[in-house]
Amino acid sequence: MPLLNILRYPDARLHKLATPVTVFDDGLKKLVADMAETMYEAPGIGLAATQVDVHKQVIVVDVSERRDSLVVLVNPQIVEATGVSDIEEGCLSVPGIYELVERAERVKVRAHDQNGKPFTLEAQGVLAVCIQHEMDHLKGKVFVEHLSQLKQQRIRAKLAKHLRKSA
Ligand code: GNR
Ligand code: NI
Repeated sequence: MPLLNILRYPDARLHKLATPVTVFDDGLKKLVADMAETMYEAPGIGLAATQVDVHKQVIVVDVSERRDSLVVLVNPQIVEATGVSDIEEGCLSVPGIYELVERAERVKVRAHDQNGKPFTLEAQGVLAVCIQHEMDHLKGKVFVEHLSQLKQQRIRAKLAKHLRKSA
């Protein structure tokens, strides 16, 4: 199965709003399988469809050590969020940048799996943070956009410098 290309910040396509999935067909299952493979290969602990230029509400996450606990979230909604967590985040679309972002410590999420079956997930810690990070992607928001304008400017300058070096 093919690996998907991950968009790099800054890219206007990372700011597109994902729409809900309405049809749970083979195309969706293929997207989920390709996204999971791309996430594991990267490697990352999560991936949102937005990052592979598919603007549908689809997320894959695996925060397990053994990389054997894939969670697929289609049309996710946070129904409860409590506490405050600030862990250092990274993003496959913003390579080499790690920054603290304030998030809820625990979230209750309603979603569907790739077959359309609804479920509720109660997450905390890294899983909760990762789900919030991925849901931001679906809304067109990249984690660096939680930071001050000054920090964002510095990050853009750093990324541009890296790009020039690798060119
Ligand atoms: O691989 C990833 N690690 C990570 C670490 C802390 C908080 C969030 C994440 S998600 C990130 C993969 C990614 O970019 N998902 O969109
Ligand atoms: Ni990300």
